Amino acid sequence: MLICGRFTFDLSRPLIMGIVNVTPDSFSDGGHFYSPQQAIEQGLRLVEEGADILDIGGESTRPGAALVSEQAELKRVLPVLQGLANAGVALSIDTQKTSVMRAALAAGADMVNDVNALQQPGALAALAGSKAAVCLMHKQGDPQTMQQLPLYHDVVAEVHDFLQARIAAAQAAGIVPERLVIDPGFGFGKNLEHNVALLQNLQVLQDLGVPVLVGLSRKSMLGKIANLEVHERVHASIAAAVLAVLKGAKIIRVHDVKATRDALAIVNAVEGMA
Ligand code: PT1
Repeated sequence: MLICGRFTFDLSRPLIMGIVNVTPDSFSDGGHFYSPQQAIEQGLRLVEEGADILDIGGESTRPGAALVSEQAELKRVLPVLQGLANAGVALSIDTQKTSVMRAALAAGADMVNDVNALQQPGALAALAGSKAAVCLMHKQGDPQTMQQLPLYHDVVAEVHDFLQARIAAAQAAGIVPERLVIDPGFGFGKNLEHNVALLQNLQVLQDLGVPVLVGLSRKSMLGKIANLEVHERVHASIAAAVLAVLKGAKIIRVHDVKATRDALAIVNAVEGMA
């Protein structure tokens, strides 16, 4: 069971989280920017395609991405939260900033997706007094530099233990486990070998007792394996989503909602879990 703001999910099948970017377009050479209006339209399209949750982000966290000020981030995401408030799906805010979390919760966000796992001062407290779900993600380093030299003794054990510690911190701050989700953070301070090891061993995160979310959609690890440019990675992303679900993932964060949904319908028919 997952308590997610206005929604409660039984998790009898995996949920699809559709990505709604309000950031410079990572698919172009930097000139294009997704406006709030375009983001709202994209969100409504993803709902039509079958998204259960929309993940709204105003700060890119892909490797090498630039930092965004609090003011700029709020100006990007708040109109999108408001514009999608009646879309009929749960709304997640993808942010690392305590101030943005607070403003988004006040605007009705059902979930906070924090790639920094509520480690910023005040973030745990900001979530304590709400019904919102929280995604706690593992990363090594920060997006600006995290791919320079990812280093682990045992990546699976280190990610597991970090997430266990963040679950404990969240619970100590008064966030009940029914509101928590964990994420190994594919591509966040991890080389190809680390990412593959995490996907191979994804099921070890299940003993932490909270649902596992994965974000693999169109990521460079897929491009490296299959030699694909970013716009060519849809099919590889579907394969990765299917593998993740077979290894226990309960929320799949994707760009391509319809394709993922269709693939998981087949998994469900055969394996009865999707
Ligand atoms: C993710 C995630 C996220 N990913 C959660 N939130 C991004 N919970 C943003 C690449 O290697 O996995 N989980 N929010 C996007 N970040 C990346 C990282 C995008 C790496 C691309 C890459 O290509």
